[in-house]
Amino acid sequence: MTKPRRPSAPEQVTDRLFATERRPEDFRFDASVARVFPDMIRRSVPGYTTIIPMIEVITEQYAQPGSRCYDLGCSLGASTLAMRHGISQPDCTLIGVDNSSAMIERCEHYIALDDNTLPVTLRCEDLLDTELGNASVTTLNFTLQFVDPDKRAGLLSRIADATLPGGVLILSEKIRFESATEQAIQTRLHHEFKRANGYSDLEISQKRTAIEQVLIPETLAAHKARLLAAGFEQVVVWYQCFNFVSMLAIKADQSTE
Ligand code: GEK
Repeated sequence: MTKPRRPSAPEQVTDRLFATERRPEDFRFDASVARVFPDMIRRSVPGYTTIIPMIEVITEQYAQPGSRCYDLGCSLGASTLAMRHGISQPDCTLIGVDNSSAMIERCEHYIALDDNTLPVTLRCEDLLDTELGNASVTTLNFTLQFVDPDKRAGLLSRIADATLPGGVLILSEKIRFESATEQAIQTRLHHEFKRANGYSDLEISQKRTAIEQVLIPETLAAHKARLLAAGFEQVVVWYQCFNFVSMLAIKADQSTE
């Protein structure tokens, strides 16, 4: 059977949101960000364009028949669509959650354009309150970093409790480093990546000011320890580019318990 065809990439509006000298307000996922989001995330997050198709590959491996798959912080649905195309098991349900109505409205549009027919439920709500259960694959693709650090452990425990034996959490995050030298090297390389993608020094510095109180990165060691404490058995780093990492946290299979 041939797989349904993927829709062409969303029309990209160029991100110039931080190209002014005005002191930026704290970053919010409002309509102006949703409008430029595909361009913004592609030019700002090293590895994003590799991680999205790999989410499809990972979902294909871990989705279980009759289970639910969640994309928490789905934005415009890039990971949701990757998961949709990766699910080949019968009777799966796919749920995307985001608390930005501007994101969810546009996400609905992109889901409708896609010609895979697996139903997708979109919930415009806080992922901290969203109902979770019977999960085989959950994705937090660059979303946990925006959650209040005090609430992260509770959320991950809730996800682990909702995950079936052998199920997984795909967790992608911007990270920080214990070593000041490594932090400086990786930050410089990230900024070079943004420059190479056409952002000016002004745009890089204005975005940094806007986002520093909103996106709180943690170390890889902190992420791994918290995932294990939450109830996952294995944590594997499957991707890293500069200070951007994606992990696979795997719940023990019953047969290995
Ligand atoms: C992608 N995963 O393209 N509840 C629900 N949504 C939230 C919350 C919350 N508490 N906090 C933040 N968000 C996507 C990219 S972007 C990452 C994810 C980035 C949402 C927020 O509204 C935004 O849409 C998303 O998480 C983060 O694969 O911009 O770097």
